[in-house]
Amino acid sequence: MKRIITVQDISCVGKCSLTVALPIISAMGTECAVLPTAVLSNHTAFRQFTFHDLTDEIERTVDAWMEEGLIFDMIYTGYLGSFEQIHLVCAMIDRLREQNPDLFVVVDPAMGDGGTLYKGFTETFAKEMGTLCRKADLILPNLTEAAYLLGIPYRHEGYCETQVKDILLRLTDMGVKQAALTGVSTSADTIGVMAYHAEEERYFCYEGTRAPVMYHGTGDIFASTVVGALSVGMGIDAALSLAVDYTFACIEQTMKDPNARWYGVNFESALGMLTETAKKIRT
Ligand code: PXL
Repeated sequence: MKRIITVQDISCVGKCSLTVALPIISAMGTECAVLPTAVLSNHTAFRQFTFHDLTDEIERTVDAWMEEGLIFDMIYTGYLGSFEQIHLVCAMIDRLREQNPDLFVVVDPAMGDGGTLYKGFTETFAKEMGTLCRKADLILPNLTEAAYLLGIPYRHEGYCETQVKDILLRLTDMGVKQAALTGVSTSADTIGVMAYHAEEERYFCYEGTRAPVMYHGTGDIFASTVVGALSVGMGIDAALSLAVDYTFACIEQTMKDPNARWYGVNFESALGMLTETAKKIRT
């Protein structure tokens, strides 16, 4: 069984980061170890939140794992709360790569959406996230995060295919092997992902139905699904396509539910789709 380590916060309520990554990756039959970077009462889109920083635990925890001789197949990083955390996670990747030169690194530079950064983040922080992205085999920004990573304006009026391809080229020019941009839409009623595989000089695009709603936390669902799918041996294009389909299935479930929470999507009801897909790949 593959072993993934995911590094991000625990927002106790709010269906994002670890409370999404853990169930999704586990549902696909892969061991998901966690390194929580902070504990929040809820994610930062609520009016108020508590934030207990766990930065001091990062290096100590990795030291303990190294002494135990633990080996990870993949590392998946998400929301990080400070410059120091970015630097500690970069150092962690170097150490895990020493243990396993084939370590696959997925970075979701979770920093914002809809043209704005999440509470507490700045443009300089977003640029610094680039240092972590440079260590990645695959990055999964949305269009907002890509704009801030590159220091270019976000286009509220939308992007055409040529503009998306240009952003992907700029992202991989930062030194990333593969970049997949989420929230890409090449027609009015579709939305999905466009990726660029730099080593193969190849683009890939997959879009599904566009729902008439926007929910919080879909980026984490998307990234966790890609990571889970790669861990069971799916190819990158199939993993990205599954993540688009699953994210849409979660949104569909949420739209159907009259008691849906405002702060996240109903990803739980659609988990069976991931378990079934992963089972087929494994057999
Ligand atoms: O879903 C991204 C995310 C993760 N963690 C925290 C957040 C957010 C988005 O708002 O606030 C704490």
